[in-house]
Amino acid sequence: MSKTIIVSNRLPISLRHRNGRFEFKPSAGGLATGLGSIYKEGENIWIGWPGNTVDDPEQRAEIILELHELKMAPVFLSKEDVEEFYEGFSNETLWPAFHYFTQYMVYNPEHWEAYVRVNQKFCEAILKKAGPDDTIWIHDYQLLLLPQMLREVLPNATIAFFQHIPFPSYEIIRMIPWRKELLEGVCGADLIGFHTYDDMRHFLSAVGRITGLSNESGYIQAENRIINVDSFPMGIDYNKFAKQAKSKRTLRFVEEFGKQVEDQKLLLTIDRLDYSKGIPQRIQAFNQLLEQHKELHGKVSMIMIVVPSRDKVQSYKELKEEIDLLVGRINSEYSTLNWVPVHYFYRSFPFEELSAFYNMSDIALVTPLRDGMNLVCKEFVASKTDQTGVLILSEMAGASKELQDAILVNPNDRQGVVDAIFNALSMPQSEQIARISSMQESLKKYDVFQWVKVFMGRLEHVKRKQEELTSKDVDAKVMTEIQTSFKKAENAVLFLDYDGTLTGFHSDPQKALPDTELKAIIKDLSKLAQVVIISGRDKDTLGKWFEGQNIDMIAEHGVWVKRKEDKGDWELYAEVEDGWKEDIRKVMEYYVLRTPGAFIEEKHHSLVWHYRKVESGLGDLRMRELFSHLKYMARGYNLQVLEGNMVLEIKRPDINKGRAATAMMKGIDHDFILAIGDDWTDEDTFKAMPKNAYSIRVGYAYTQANYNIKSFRQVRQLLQKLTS
Ligand code: GDG
Repeated sequence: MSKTIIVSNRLPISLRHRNGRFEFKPSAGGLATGLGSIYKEGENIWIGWPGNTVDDPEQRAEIILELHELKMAPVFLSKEDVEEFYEGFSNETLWPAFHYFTQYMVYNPEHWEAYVRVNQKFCEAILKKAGPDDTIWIHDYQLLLLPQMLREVLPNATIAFFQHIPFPSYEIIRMIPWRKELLEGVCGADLIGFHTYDDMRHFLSAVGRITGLSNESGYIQAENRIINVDSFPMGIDYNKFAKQAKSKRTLRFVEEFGKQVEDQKLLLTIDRLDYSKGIPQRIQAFNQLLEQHKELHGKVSMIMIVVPSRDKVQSYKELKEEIDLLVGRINSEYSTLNWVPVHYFYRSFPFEELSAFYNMSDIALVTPLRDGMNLVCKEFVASKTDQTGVLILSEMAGASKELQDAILVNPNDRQGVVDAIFNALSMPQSEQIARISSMQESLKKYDVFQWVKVFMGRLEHVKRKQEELTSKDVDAKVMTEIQTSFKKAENAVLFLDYDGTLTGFHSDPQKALPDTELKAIIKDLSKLAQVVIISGRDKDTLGKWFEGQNIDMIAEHGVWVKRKEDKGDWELYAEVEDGWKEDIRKVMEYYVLRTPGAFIEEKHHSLVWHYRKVESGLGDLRMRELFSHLKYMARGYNLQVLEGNMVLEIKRPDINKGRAATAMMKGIDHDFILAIGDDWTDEDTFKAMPKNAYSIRVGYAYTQANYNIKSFRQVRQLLQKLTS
C-alpha cells in the first residue's frame, strides 16, 4: 500500500542531551498539529533534521530508534552543513531574498554547493523509505531542489511542495545566481502551494521568464506532465486556542499577570527574532505614540515577546542589539516607579502562558515588514473568547488578505501605525465584537485541518488530471503496435507537421531548419511510405528546406500543395482573395512599431504577427490588444484570428490543414495512416483522419488525437523505429 511522507528541514521535535541521554519533546506548533492527521496514520512518516548535530554512531542509532516510535526519521546534518546550508544559503540568501531584504543577501558559491549537497542528503534519506507510488509532501524554502531530485528517481511518485514564506517578484528572484536551478527544482512537484495569490503569481511569472515554462490558470505545462500551482492560506488549530484561553490554568495566569499591570491597556507583540517582523519599527511607533499622546503615559504598555532565533547569523545579532537599545531608550525615558512602557522578554513561554498573554491583551500589534502568512494574529483572534480586543495587522502579512476586519496598516507608515493604535485604544466595544466575531467565523472554518484537507484534495485532483492526459501516451506497447502495422502496410501515408513536431522552436523562425538527423529520417521514411509535410509555413521556405526529398508538401495550412511527382511546381489549392491584407497589415504594423522584437510574416493567404523575440510579458500584453483589435476587424472581412505558439495569425477560416489532408487521401486506399502535430492547427488534421488512423499530439494538451507524445525528440525516435 502506498504511504505519505512529510518532509521538512526541521522535524517537529526538540532534542535535549541530558545526563548522557536524549530527551525528545514533540513540538506542538500549528504545522505539526495540522499534519498530525497524516504522519501519525498507518505507515506514514515525517522525515527531517532533528535540530542537533550528532556525529557519534551510537547516539545516532539511539535517535533513530526513539524517533521511529514517534513516526519520524532523521536526516543528520554535520556542523558544516548547518553553517553553510541552513545558516548560509537558506537564511542568508533565500530568506532575505524572499522577504525583499536584498541588502542582506549573500552570494556565496560554497553555500550554494552545501545547499545542493544537503538537498541530496534529504533525497537519499527519503529514497530509503519511499516506494515508487508514495506521496511525498515537502515543506519550505530550505528544500527547493528536492522535488526534482526525487522526481528523477521516482518518476511516478506524487510529490507536493508548500512554501511557508513569501515568493517575491521576478525582479528579486533574478538576482540569485542559481535561480534557474531553484525553480526547476521546485517544478519537480505535481502541486506547488503558497499562502497567497500574490506569491503564486510571482512564482508563475518567474518560472515563465526564467525556465520558459508557460502556464494557463495556474497549470504549468512541463515537458511530460502538468503541474498545478495554487494558493492555500494556512489556518491554525482554532479550537485549541479558543479552548486554552478559557482553561483554568490560563485564567490563573491572567489573574496573576493582571495584578502586576493593574488596569493598564495592553498591547501585545510576539515574534521570532527576525528583521522581517519589523520589531524596531514597532518600538519606534510606540515611542512616537507616547511622544504625541502624553495623556496615555502610565495607562498603556506594550508586552513584547521576542523568541530567540538564528542568533548565529550576523544580521540577527545586529537586530538583537538594535532592539535592546531601543527598548532601553524608551523605558529609560518614560518609566515611572509604577509604570514600564515596554515589558520585553527575549525568550519563549509555555503554551498556557502564551495563551494568557493573548487573552489579557487589549490590542495585538502585528506589523511585519513582510510575512508569508503570520499565525500570531490568527491565534490572538481565536483566543478572544469574549470577542473584545483589536487586531492591528500589517498589509505585508499574508494573513491580511483574509483578516479584512483587522485595522490594516502599512508598517512603513509610522504615523499610520501610531494613529491605528490610538484608534484601537478608543474603539467602542460593539465595534470590537463585530470585527473579532467576523474574523473568528472565518478562522474557525479555514483551520489548519481544513488546510491539510484542501491541499491533499487538490493533490489528488492534479494526479487525476495528469492521468487523463498520459493515459493516451505513446508507450512501448503502442509504439510496437504502430511499428507492426506500418511494417505490414503496403500503402502507408504519414502527415507530419514541422515546427514543434519534427524540430524544436527557435527565436528566429527562419533558423529552425531541418538538421542532418531529420533529413535522414525523412529520406529513409520516404522510401517506405508516402510522407506529407503539412505545415503553416510558406511554400518557399518549405520547398527550399526539403529540396530533393521524395515527399509531398502542404504549405500555409493547405493553400499550396506540392506533390512529389510534380517536380518543383506548387499548386494553388485554395483560391485566395487577399484584398483584406492591406488594412490588416496597417494595424499589425502599428503594433510592430510599439513592440520592439515583433515582426510580420506575410503568407499567401494569411498575415502572421510574431512576438517570440519580444520582452516576455509585454509580448503577451500586445498580443491580447492586437487580438481584440483584429477580431473586431475580422468580422467585416469574414476572417479568422488564431493564437499560435508566440504568433497571432489571421486567415480565411475555410483554409485549414484538415481540408488539405482529406484532399491528399482522396481516392487512395491507404492501409496505414499516421498524423502527428503539436498545436491547434493540427487539430484540424486529426479531426479529418479516418477512424483507423493513428493520430498523435506532441505535448500533453487536451486533443482530438488518439495519443500524446512527450516532445519532438520522441517523435523522431518513433519515426526512426519505423524505418529500422
Ligand atoms: C513561518 C512564516 C508563516 C511564538 N512565541 C511563542 C510561541 N510562538 C509561536 C506562535 C506561532 C509561531 O510561534 C510563529 O508563527 P508565525 O507564523 O507568526 O511566524 P514564523 O515562525 O516566521 O513562521 C510565517 C508560518 O511559517 C506558517 O506557514 O505564517 O509567515 O514566516 O504559532 O504561537 N509559542 C510558544 N511560546 C512562545 O513564546 N509556545
